[in-house]
Amino acid sequence: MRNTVDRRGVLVRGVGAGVGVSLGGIASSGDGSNDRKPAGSVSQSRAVNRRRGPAGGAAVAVIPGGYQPFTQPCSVPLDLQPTSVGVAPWQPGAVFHGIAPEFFDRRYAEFPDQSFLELYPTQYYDLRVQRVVHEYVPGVRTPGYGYGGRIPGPTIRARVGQPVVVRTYNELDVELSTHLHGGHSPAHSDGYPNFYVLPGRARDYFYPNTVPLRNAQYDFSESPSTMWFHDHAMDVAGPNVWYGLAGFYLVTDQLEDDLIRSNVLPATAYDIPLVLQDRKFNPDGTLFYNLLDHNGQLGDVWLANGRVQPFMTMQRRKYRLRLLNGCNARFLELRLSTGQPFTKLGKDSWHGQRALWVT
Ligand SMILES: [Cu+2]
Repeated sequence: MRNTVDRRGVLVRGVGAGVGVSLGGIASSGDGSNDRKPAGSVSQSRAVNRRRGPAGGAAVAVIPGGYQPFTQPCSVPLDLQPTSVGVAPWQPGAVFHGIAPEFFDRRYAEFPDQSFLELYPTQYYDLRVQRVVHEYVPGVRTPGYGYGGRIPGPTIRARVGQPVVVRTYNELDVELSTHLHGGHSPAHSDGYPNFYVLPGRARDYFYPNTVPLRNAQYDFSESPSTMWFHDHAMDVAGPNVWYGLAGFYLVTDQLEDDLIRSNVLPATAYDIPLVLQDRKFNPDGTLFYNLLDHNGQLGDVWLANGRVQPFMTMQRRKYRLRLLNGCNARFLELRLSTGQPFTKLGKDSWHGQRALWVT
Protein backbone atom coordinates (compact mmCIF):
# COMPACT_ATOMS: atom_id res chain seq x y z
CA MET A 1 0.00 0.00 0.00
CA ARG A 2 1.36 3.39 -0.81
CA ASN A 3 -0.83 6.46 -0.76
CA THR A 4 0.01 10.07 -0.84
CA VAL A 5 -1.81 11.99 1.82
CA ASP A 6 -1.84 15.48 3.10
CA ARG A 7 1.58 16.01 4.69
CA ARG A 8 0.50 17.94 7.71
CA GLY A 9 -2.44 15.65 8.46
CA VAL A 10 -0.25 12.58 8.33
CA LEU A 11 2.36 14.10 10.51
CA VAL A 12 -0.19 15.01 13.14
CA ARG A 13 -1.77 11.56 13.09
CA GLY A 14 1.43 9.83 13.95
CA VAL A 15 4.92 9.63 12.72
CA GLY A 16 6.29 6.17 13.18
CA ALA A 17 3.17 4.58 14.64
CA GLY A 18 4.10 1.43 16.44
CA VAL A 19 7.80 2.07 16.59
CA GLY A 20 8.16 0.24 19.87
CA VAL A 21 9.24 -2.74 17.82
CA SER A 22 12.66 -4.17 17.45
CA LEU A 23 14.88 -3.83 14.45
CA GLY A 24 14.46 -7.51 13.71
CA GLY A 25 11.73 -6.48 11.34
CA ILE A 26 14.15 -5.18 8.80
CA ALA A 27 13.97 -7.15 5.64
CA SER A 28 16.97 -7.05 3.42
CA SER A 29 17.83 -7.50 -0.18
CA GLY A 30 21.04 -7.42 -2.08
CA ASP A 31 22.69 -10.78 -1.55
CA GLY A 32 20.15 -12.82 -3.46
CA SER A 33 18.91 -14.59 -0.37
CA ASN A 34 15.55 -12.80 -0.47
CA ASP A 35 14.93 -12.57 3.23
CA ARG A 36 11.74 -10.65 2.66
CA LYS A 37 9.37 -12.29 5.08
CA PRO A 38 7.53 -10.00 7.46
CA ALA A 39 9.11 -10.43 10.79
CA GLY A 40 10.06 -8.96 14.08
CA SER A 41 11.00 -11.95 16.10
CA VAL A 42 14.30 -13.42 17.06
CA SER A 43 13.69 -16.32 14.72
CA GLN A 44 13.33 -13.93 11.82
CA SER A 45 16.50 -12.17 12.78
CA ARG A 46 18.23 -15.52 12.62
CA ALA A 47 16.81 -16.04 9.17
CA VAL A 48 18.26 -12.70 8.13
CA ASN A 49 21.54 -13.55 9.78
CA ARG A 50 22.34 -16.24 7.32
CA ARG A 51 25.57 -16.44 5.42
CA ARG A 52 25.98 -18.09 2.06
CA GLY A 53 28.46 -20.90 2.36
CA PRO A 54 31.02 -21.66 -0.35
CA ALA A 55 28.72 -24.17 -2.04
CA GLY A 56 25.85 -21.71 -2.08
CA GLY A 57 24.16 -23.16 0.97
CA ALA A 58 23.33 -21.08 3.99
CA ALA A 59 25.84 -20.87 6.80
CA VAL A 60 25.16 -19.51 10.25
CA ALA A 61 26.34 -15.98 10.90
CA VAL A 62 29.13 -15.45 13.35
CA ILE A 63 27.83 -13.26 16.17
CA PRO A 64 30.73 -12.96 18.55
CA GLY A 65 30.29 -13.68 22.21
CA GLY A 66 27.14 -15.77 21.76
CA TYR A 67 25.10 -12.58 21.76
CA GLN A 68 21.34 -12.93 21.87
CA PRO A 69 19.56 -10.31 19.73
CA PHE A 70 17.69 -7.49 21.46
CA THR A 71 19.42 -7.87 24.81
CA GLN A 72 21.58 -4.71 24.70
CA PRO A 73 20.21 -1.17 24.63
CA CYS A 74 20.51 0.98 21.55
CA SER A 75 22.64 4.06 21.94
CA VAL A 76 22.20 7.41 20.26
CA PRO A 77 25.42 9.05 19.03
CA LEU A 78 26.58 11.97 21.14
CA ASP A 79 26.76 15.42 19.61
CA LEU A 80 30.19 16.75 18.74
CA GLN A 81 30.64 19.98 20.66
CA PRO A 82 32.13 22.87 18.69
CA THR A 83 35.57 23.97 19.80
CA SER A 84 34.43 27.53 19.18
CA VAL A 85 31.50 29.43 17.66
CA GLY A 86 31.96 32.71 15.84
CA VAL A 87 35.64 33.17 16.70
CA ALA A 88 38.14 30.80 15.09
CA PRO A 89 40.12 28.85 17.70
CA TRP A 90 42.95 28.51 15.21
CA GLN A 91 43.90 30.07 11.88
CA PRO A 92 41.61 28.42 9.30
CA GLY A 93 43.70 26.78 6.61
CA ALA A 94 46.87 26.67 8.71
CA VAL A 95 47.16 22.90 8.40
CA PHE A 96 48.97 20.71 5.88
CA HIS A 97 45.98 20.30 3.55
CA GLY A 98 44.61 23.83 3.98
CA ILE A 99 41.01 24.96 3.61
CA ALA A 100 38.69 25.68 0.68
CA PRO A 101 39.82 28.95 -0.93
CA GLU A 102 36.21 30.13 -1.05
CA PHE A 103 36.31 30.32 2.71
CA PHE A 104 39.90 31.25 3.27
CA ASP A 105 39.79 34.18 0.86
CA ARG A 106 36.21 35.12 1.77
CA ARG A 107 35.33 34.99 -1.93
CA TYR A 108 31.62 34.83 -1.28
CA ALA A 109 31.15 37.39 -4.03
CA GLU A 110 31.54 34.44 -6.38
CA PHE A 111 28.11 33.30 -5.25
CA PRO A 112 25.84 36.16 -6.34
CA ASP A 113 22.36 36.31 -4.88
CA GLN A 114 23.12 33.50 -2.46
CA SER A 115 21.23 34.52 0.65
CA PHE A 116 21.86 31.34 2.62
CA LEU A 117 25.50 32.10 3.38
CA GLU A 118 26.67 33.12 6.85
CA LEU A 119 23.25 33.57 8.40
CA TYR A 120 24.70 32.33 11.70
CA PRO A 121 28.17 32.43 13.25
CA THR A 122 30.61 29.82 12.00
CA GLN A 123 31.02 26.70 14.12
CA TYR A 124 34.58 25.36 14.41
CA TYR A 125 35.15 21.72 15.29
CA ASP A 126 38.17 19.55 15.98
CA LEU A 127 37.72 15.94 14.91
CA ARG A 128 40.39 13.31 15.48
CA VAL A 129 40.20 10.10 13.51
CA GLN A 130 41.60 7.38 15.69
CA ARG A 131 41.98 3.68 16.25
CA VAL A 132 39.33 2.46 18.65
CA VAL A 133 38.29 -0.70 20.38
CA HIS A 134 34.53 -0.94 20.19
CA GLU A 135 32.01 -3.35 21.72
CA TYR A 136 29.50 -4.23 19.00
CA VAL A 137 28.30 -6.80 21.49
CA PRO A 138 28.87 -6.45 25.23
CA GLY A 139 32.20 -7.84 26.36
CA VAL A 140 33.68 -8.45 22.91
CA ARG A 141 36.35 -5.90 22.08
CA THR A 142 36.56 -5.30 18.34
CA PRO A 143 39.28 -3.07 16.87
CA GLY A 144 38.23 -0.41 14.40
CA TYR A 145 38.45 3.24 13.41
CA GLY A 146 36.41 6.04 14.90
CA TYR A 147 35.69 9.69 14.23
CA GLY A 148 36.36 11.27 17.58
CA GLY A 149 37.24 7.80 18.83
CA ARG A 150 33.63 6.62 18.57
CA ILE A 151 31.59 4.16 16.47
CA PRO A 152 29.48 5.58 14.97
CA GLY A 153 31.11 9.00 15.04
CA PRO A 154 29.64 11.92 16.95
CA THR A 155 26.81 13.93 15.40
CA ILE A 156 27.52 17.37 13.99
CA ARG A 157 24.56 19.77 14.14
CA ALA A 158 24.15 23.08 12.36
CA ARG A 159 21.53 25.32 10.78
CA VAL A 160 20.92 26.08 7.15
CA GLY A 161 23.18 29.01 6.37
CA GLN A 162 25.55 28.32 9.26
CA PRO A 163 29.12 27.68 8.10
CA VAL A 164 31.02 24.84 9.70
CA VAL A 165 34.76 24.21 9.66
CA VAL A 166 35.88 20.75 10.78
CA ARG A 167 39.61 20.45 11.43
CA THR A 168 40.10 16.74 10.78
CA TYR A 169 43.27 15.09 12.11
CA ASN A 170 44.25 11.77 10.62
CA GLU A 171 45.76 9.79 13.51
CA LEU A 172 45.55 6.51 11.57
CA ASP A 173 48.14 4.96 9.29
CA VAL A 174 45.84 4.93 6.26
CA GLU A 175 44.80 7.76 3.91
CA LEU A 176 41.45 9.41 4.62
CA SER A 177 39.10 11.67 2.69
CA THR A 178 35.84 12.71 4.31
CA HIS A 179 32.70 13.09 2.23
CA LEU A 180 29.68 14.90 3.59
CA HIS A 181 26.92 12.90 1.96
CA GLY A 182 24.08 15.19 0.89
CA GLY A 183 26.05 18.37 1.34
CA HIS A 184 26.85 20.97 -1.28
CA SER A 185 30.47 21.54 -0.52
CA PRO A 186 33.44 23.26 -2.15
CA ALA A 187 35.60 20.82 -4.10
CA HIS A 188 38.36 21.05 -1.50
CA SER A 189 35.96 19.82 1.20
CA ASP A 190 33.88 17.39 -0.82
CA GLY A 191 35.83 14.22 -0.11
CA TYR A 192 37.12 13.68 -3.60
CA PRO A 193 38.80 10.25 -3.33
CA ASN A 194 42.37 11.50 -3.60
CA PHE A 195 41.89 14.81 -1.81
CA TYR A 196 43.44 13.04 1.10
CA VAL A 197 44.06 13.71 4.69
CA LEU A 198 47.40 11.93 4.86
CA PRO A 199 48.39 10.04 8.01
CA GLY A 200 49.64 12.46 10.63
CA ARG A 201 48.21 15.46 8.75
CA ALA A 202 45.06 17.55 9.02
CA ARG A 203 42.60 19.23 6.65
CA ASP A 204 40.10 21.99 7.39
CA TYR A 205 36.81 20.90 5.88
CA PHE A 206 34.59 23.88 5.16
CA TYR A 207 30.85 23.31 4.85
CA PRO A 208 28.72 26.36 3.98
CA ASN A 209 25.44 24.42 4.64
CA THR A 210 23.78 26.49 2.00
CA VAL A 211 20.79 25.93 -0.27
CA PRO A 212 21.90 25.24 -3.84
CA LEU A 213 20.71 27.28 -6.76
CA ARG A 214 19.24 25.70 -9.85
CA ASN A 215 18.52 27.98 -12.80
CA ALA A 216 18.91 30.93 -10.44
CA GLN A 217 16.20 29.56 -8.12
CA TYR A 218 16.78 28.05 -4.68
CA ASP A 219 16.27 24.32 -4.77
CA PHE A 220 14.86 23.65 -1.31
CA SER A 221 14.47 19.98 -2.14
CA GLU A 222 18.26 19.88 -1.89
CA SER A 223 18.56 21.81 1.35
CA PRO A 224 20.89 20.24 3.87
CA SER A 225 18.99 18.12 6.38
CA THR A 226 19.68 14.51 7.42
CA MET A 227 23.21 13.98 6.13
CA TRP A 228 26.15 11.84 7.14
CA PHE A 229 29.87 12.05 6.81
CA HIS A 230 31.90 9.01 5.93
CA ASP A 231 35.28 8.12 4.56
CA HIS A 232 35.69 8.29 0.79
CA ALA A 233 39.43 7.76 0.25
CA MET A 234 40.67 6.11 -2.92
CA ASP A 235 40.73 2.29 -2.70
CA VAL A 236 40.04 2.21 1.04
CA ALA A 237 36.68 3.94 1.52
CA GLY A 238 34.89 0.58 1.83
CA PRO A 239 37.01 -0.87 4.60
CA ASN A 240 37.43 2.52 6.31
CA VAL A 241 33.66 2.89 6.66
CA TRP A 242 33.30 -0.82 7.51
CA TYR A 243 35.73 -0.35 10.38
CA GLY A 244 33.71 2.55 11.74
CA LEU A 245 34.14 5.84 9.87
CA ALA A 246 30.60 7.20 9.64
CA GLY A 247 28.71 9.88 11.54
CA PHE A 248 25.52 11.92 11.34
CA TYR A 249 25.47 15.55 10.26
CA LEU A 250 22.07 17.07 10.95
CA VAL A 251 21.02 20.50 9.74
CA THR A 252 17.84 22.26 10.70
CA ASP A 253 16.14 25.55 9.90
CA GLN A 254 13.29 27.89 10.77
CA LEU A 255 10.68 25.79 8.95
CA GLU A 256 11.59 22.78 11.04
CA ASP A 257 11.56 24.90 14.23
CA ASP A 258 8.01 25.93 13.37
CA LEU A 259 6.93 22.34 12.67
CA ILE A 260 8.30 21.25 16.04
CA ARG A 261 6.70 24.18 17.83
CA SER A 262 3.32 23.30 16.33
CA ASN A 263 3.73 19.61 17.26
CA VAL A 264 3.87 18.43 13.68
CA LEU A 265 7.40 17.15 14.06
CA PRO A 266 8.65 15.58 17.30
CA ALA A 267 11.13 17.59 19.35
CA THR A 268 14.81 16.67 19.36
CA ALA A 269 14.45 14.24 22.27
CA TYR A 270 12.15 12.13 20.09
CA ASP A 271 14.14 12.58 16.92
CA ILE A 272 16.46 9.60 16.73
CA PRO A 273 19.19 9.05 14.17
CA LEU A 274 19.68 5.34 13.43
CA VAL A 275 22.45 4.14 11.15
CA LEU A 276 21.70 0.61 9.99
CA GLN A 277 24.65 -1.47 8.86
CA ASP A 278 25.44 -5.07 8.08
CA ARG A 279 28.79 -6.42 9.21
CA LYS A 280 30.57 -9.74 9.13
CA PHE A 281 32.64 -10.94 12.08
CA ASN A 282 35.43 -13.44 12.50
CA PRO A 283 35.06 -15.91 15.36
CA ASP A 284 37.63 -13.95 17.39
CA GLY A 285 35.42 -10.86 17.33
CA THR A 286 37.38 -8.91 14.72
CA LEU A 287 35.59 -7.63 11.64
CA PHE A 288 35.88 -9.55 8.39
CA TYR A 289 36.40 -7.59 5.17
CA ASN A 290 37.42 -9.03 1.82
CA LEU A 291 39.52 -6.40 0.08
CA LEU A 292 39.61 -8.42 -3.13
CA ASP A 293 35.87 -8.51 -3.71
CA HIS A 294 35.18 -5.48 -5.85
CA ASN A 295 31.44 -6.06 -5.76
CA GLY A 296 31.40 -4.86 -2.20
CA GLN A 297 31.18 -6.56 1.15
CA LEU A 298 27.93 -7.97 2.49
CA GLY A 299 27.53 -8.63 6.17
CA ASP A 300 25.35 -11.12 7.98
CA VAL A 301 25.03 -9.38 11.33
CA TRP A 302 22.84 -6.32 11.83
CA LEU A 303 23.94 -3.18 13.60
CA ALA A 304 21.97 -0.15 14.67
CA ASN A 305 24.14 2.76 15.79
CA GLY A 306 27.14 0.49 16.08
CA ARG A 307 25.58 -2.22 18.22
CA VAL A 308 24.40 -5.66 17.16
CA GLN A 309 20.59 -5.86 17.17
CA PRO A 310 19.86 -3.63 20.16
CA PHE A 311 16.51 -2.73 21.67
CA MET A 312 15.13 0.70 22.51
CA THR A 313 12.38 1.39 24.99
CA MET A 314 10.00 3.86 23.42
CA GLN A 315 7.14 5.92 24.73
CA ARG A 316 3.70 5.61 23.21
CA ARG A 317 4.01 8.74 21.14
CA LYS A 318 5.16 10.10 17.83
CA TYR A 319 8.83 9.62 16.97
CA ARG A 320 10.99 10.78 14.14
CA LEU A 321 13.52 8.17 13.06
CA ARG A 322 16.31 9.19 10.74
CA LEU A 323 17.07 5.88 9.10
CA LEU A 324 20.40 5.74 7.35
CA ASN A 325 21.64 2.88 5.22
CA GLY A 326 25.31 2.75 6.19
CA CYS A 327 25.92 -0.65 4.59
CA ASN A 328 28.75 -1.27 2.18
CA ALA A 329 26.83 -2.96 -0.64
CA ARG A 330 23.35 -3.78 0.58
CA PHE A 331 20.04 -2.20 -0.33
CA LEU A 332 17.49 -1.98 2.44
CA GLU A 333 13.74 -2.16 2.25
CA LEU A 334 12.31 -1.28 5.63
CA ARG A 335 9.03 -2.12 7.27
CA LEU A 336 7.68 -2.37 10.78
CA SER A 337 7.50 -5.93 12.09
CA THR A 338 3.91 -5.31 13.17
CA GLY A 339 2.91 -4.53 9.61
CA GLN A 340 1.72 -1.09 10.67
CA PRO A 341 2.25 1.80 8.30
CA PHE A 342 4.66 4.56 9.07
CA THR A 343 5.06 7.98 7.58
CA LYS A 344 7.92 8.81 5.31
CA LEU A 345 8.78 12.48 5.63
CA GLY A 346 11.72 12.95 3.40
CA LYS A 347 14.96 11.70 2.07
CA ASP A 348 18.61 12.44 2.66
CA SER A 349 18.10 16.06 1.89
CA TRP A 350 15.00 18.00 2.80
CA HIS A 351 11.42 16.91 3.51
CA GLY A 352 9.34 15.65 0.65
CA GLN A 353 6.56 17.72 -0.82
CA ARG A 354 4.14 15.32 0.78
CA ALA A 355 4.42 12.66 3.42
CA LEU A 356 3.89 9.07 2.29
CA TRP A 357 2.27 6.20 4.12
CA VAL A 358 4.60 3.24 3.87
CA THR A 359 3.93 -0.34 4.89
CU1 LIG B 1 27.92 8.92 0.72
